[in-house]
Amino acid sequence: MLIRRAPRFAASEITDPKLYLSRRELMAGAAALVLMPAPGGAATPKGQALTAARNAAFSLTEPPTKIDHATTYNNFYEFGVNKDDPSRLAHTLRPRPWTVQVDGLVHKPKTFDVDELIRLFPLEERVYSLRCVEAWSMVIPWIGFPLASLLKRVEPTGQGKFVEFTTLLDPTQFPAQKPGFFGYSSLDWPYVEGLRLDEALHPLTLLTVGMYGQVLPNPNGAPVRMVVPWKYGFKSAKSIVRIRLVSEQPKTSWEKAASQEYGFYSNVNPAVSHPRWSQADERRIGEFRRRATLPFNGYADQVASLYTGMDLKKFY
Ligand SMILES: Nc1nc2c(c(=O)[nH]1)N[C@H]1C(S)=C(S)[C@@H](COP(=O)(O)O)O[C@H]1N2
Ligand SMILES: [Mo]
Repeated sequence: MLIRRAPRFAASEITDPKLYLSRRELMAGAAALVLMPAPGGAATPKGQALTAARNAAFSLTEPPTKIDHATTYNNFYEFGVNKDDPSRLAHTLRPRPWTVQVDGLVHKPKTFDVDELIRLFPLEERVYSLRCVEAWSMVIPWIGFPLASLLKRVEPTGQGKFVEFTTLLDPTQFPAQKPGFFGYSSLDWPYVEGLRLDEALHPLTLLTVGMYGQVLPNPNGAPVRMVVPWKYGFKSAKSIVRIRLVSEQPKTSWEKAASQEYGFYSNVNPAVSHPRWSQADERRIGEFRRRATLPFNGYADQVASLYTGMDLKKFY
């Protein structure tokens, strides 16, 4: 396979401050009284209301993608490799009762019921864009709380350098985890993702339990998922059952599947092409035009300093 990582932008264009979503732009939302538009069409039938005040300082001011698009155009390989597989098949997922084991290199490991998480930590709504490595994106009003709040509660020992996220393994709920199902061999189950500890503790990193004013719909990773807005979408694992502090960099499902295509860091980077296609621009679902992809998906002001001194072409 031909592997190309030649930048399509000149370095000067990449660092053009106009391309960055400035802190000021992010803060603009704080001044304006932004009311959330009613979700396109009503809530999905199973959608139980879950509301939280919007954190305007951490929210885009762009209008959210229509909820019908956000719940029917999905990547959730546990249901198959096609975008419409999750909305067709995800009724088999049972999001209650559900627990999340938080353990590893922590002083107070604990298994939380998902409803306990919802009670324990103040929820916020944050409008983030999710940029898929397949060069499309959506703008979604997520509901959740900083992962840092949960990690602090279990008291990391100091030995942990990474956080590993594991999705449920259960072929009775996830058809593509059944040998023989089309898509079974697409990934090594269960789906595993990881972040460096400082990335996991970053205030933008959201443990997510809802969107569009309701609990997470099954196709979007009910009942609890990650949202890491400056990284490609696949870093945001869905339907999580375990969060573990570890000393070594976790081996992620996508690295195991194709390490030359999906690196551990996977920060949104218009200058580093996927080996088979460009990452320079993207299409918002619901729009026709393409727009330039921003470094770190627009969050460079907030997160670029995490990678000072790192060659992001090498650590893609
Ligand atoms: N467990 C699991 N998590 C996953 C995936 C998956 O296949 N399985 N797909 C990822 C990818 S590639 C993307 S783009 C986002 C999509 O999230 P959304 O469907 O809510 O937009 O989920 C990510 N999380
Ligand atoms: Mo993705």
